Amino acid sequence: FKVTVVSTSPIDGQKPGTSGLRKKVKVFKQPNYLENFVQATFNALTPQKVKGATLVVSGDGRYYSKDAVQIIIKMAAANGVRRVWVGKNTLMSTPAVSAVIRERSGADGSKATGAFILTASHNPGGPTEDFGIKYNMENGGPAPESITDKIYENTKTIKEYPIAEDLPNVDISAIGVTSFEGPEGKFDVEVFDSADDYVKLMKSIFDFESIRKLLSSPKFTFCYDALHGVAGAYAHRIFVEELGAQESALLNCVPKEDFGGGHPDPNLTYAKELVARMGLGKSDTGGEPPEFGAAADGDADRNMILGKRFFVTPSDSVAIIAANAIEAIPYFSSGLKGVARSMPTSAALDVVAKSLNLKFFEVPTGWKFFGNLMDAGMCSVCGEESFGTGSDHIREKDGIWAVLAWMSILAHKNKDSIDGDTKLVTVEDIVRQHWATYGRHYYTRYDYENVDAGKAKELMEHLVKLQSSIPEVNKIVKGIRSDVANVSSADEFEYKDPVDGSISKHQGIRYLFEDGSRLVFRLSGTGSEGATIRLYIEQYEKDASKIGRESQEALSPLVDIALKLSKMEEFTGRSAPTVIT
Ligand code: VG1
Ligand code: CO
Repeated sequence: FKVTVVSTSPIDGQKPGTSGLRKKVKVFKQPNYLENFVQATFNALTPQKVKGATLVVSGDGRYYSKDAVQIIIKMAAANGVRRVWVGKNTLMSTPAVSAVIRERSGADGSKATGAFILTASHNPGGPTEDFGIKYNMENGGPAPESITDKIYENTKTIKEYPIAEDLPNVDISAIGVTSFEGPEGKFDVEVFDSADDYVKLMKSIFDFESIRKLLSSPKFTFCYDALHGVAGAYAHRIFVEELGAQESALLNCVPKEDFGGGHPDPNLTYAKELVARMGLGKSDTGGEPPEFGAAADGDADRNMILGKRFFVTPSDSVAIIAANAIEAIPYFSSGLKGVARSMPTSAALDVVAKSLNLKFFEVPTGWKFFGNLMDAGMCSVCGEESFGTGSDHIREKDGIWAVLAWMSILAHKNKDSIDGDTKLVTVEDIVRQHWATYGRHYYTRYDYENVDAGKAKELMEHLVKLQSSIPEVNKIVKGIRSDVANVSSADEFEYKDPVDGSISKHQGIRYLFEDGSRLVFRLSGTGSEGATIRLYIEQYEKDASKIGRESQEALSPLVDIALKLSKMEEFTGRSAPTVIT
């Protein structure tokens, strides 16, 4: 092939958000839009790192992925990349990409140096919906802010990019290697099924035999909903073939370009079918719900964990996994190096860390902040309130890993009851037992999606201004509800990375109460249009007689305060959030 240099000019708005660049497909289809971003990334990595590199290019298979893969292959070839690894039909979950970078060796012993992940995660897909792209580094984790800032700077000055226009499109539906000859030598494109690598990694972490035993028990029933996302490409292999679950346990496990027209977001609002099956929906499906249910998002890095008629908050989920990991999961049998959560995630994990005497870290939202801690051997298990849970087996959150972690805990707790006459220890039992031991963090998140960006900014500015006088804040708070604790401090969260000393500012506005309650306000960094305001509300209850309340009811005084303090309706015109979790 030949290399052509195409001239281009900067396009506004290519700043990567919490997890890459996410825009409507029609934005990505504009001439040079994808090309500019890809070249800005190559330039940020520097030619020394790009020439001779082995790059993974794949994603959740959403609409426009097939076109994007071919464009990136041609640009990689022209930039001197040696090999591109592509998942069959462009499919590779975000955790599988991370695993492939870290674990896979090519036939000639080559190792991947990085990846373009094509996904907009939990955002809908299709011609009128979202597409996205992000770059992951050689540790398998998302590029740090130092790199994403450079990428953004490059998008503002880009003038040209090289591309191998005459390179024929590679058949990405067929496994195998296609070789080309370019000006700088050989260039290979290898198509493979990443489920092999991923399954191998999962088997090295968990005791599949004990999970298989759990799944084979008539007492234990299970259901998994991939929401038409890429998790389906792994679910059959792992849950059915390896662990012996019934085919009927899988819902929506054939990946679709448009996720069947839905939001591939595993929460109580969007995972409707699963929620109904688990006996949690308004329209119950009738039969006896399964004992355990779980769902994934589009790129399979998120998870929702459900018991029979029971929802496990993600903040509780990571705390429960951390509390049980050493006993229930072979990978952790020699101990946990530390645990970490994102700032808005509830403090349930903090209590476990304290009681088990583990190192503990609080980082800004977004998985990239956990990677440094893990690379430095300071963190084994971490999680976010946004249905993200994971460990240092890779450098991304991992939806199927979380399900296997829960299955391992269930298998462990039911070691003796699985064959005998004793009652199954359920998901709900495990959570209630956890609350009884550590106390309960009542928690809810209100999302106001697609509000006017200017108004959202004004609301945040208003909240920052209020923080300058805590007595004034308390006057307002007491005027709304006299039955809540005083606000003891308020700030904008700022993080200093303990490994490299880098500082991230403006990571969310916090109001901290004397009794440990918190209100947190943030603007989302993953939306593609307008702004999304996230409001996180949390209250800690140690008193065992008060841990069984309904969470919306328990939190209603704090919700009231949050809405009035922020003047939510006044700024946004919204009397209710779009999503409550
Ligand atoms: C959201 C979540 C955050 C998560 C991020 C990426 O970000 O709140 O916790 O890390 O999505 O997840 P934001 O900025 O919209 O609040 V995924 O599954 O979209 O890669
Ligand atoms: Co995701």
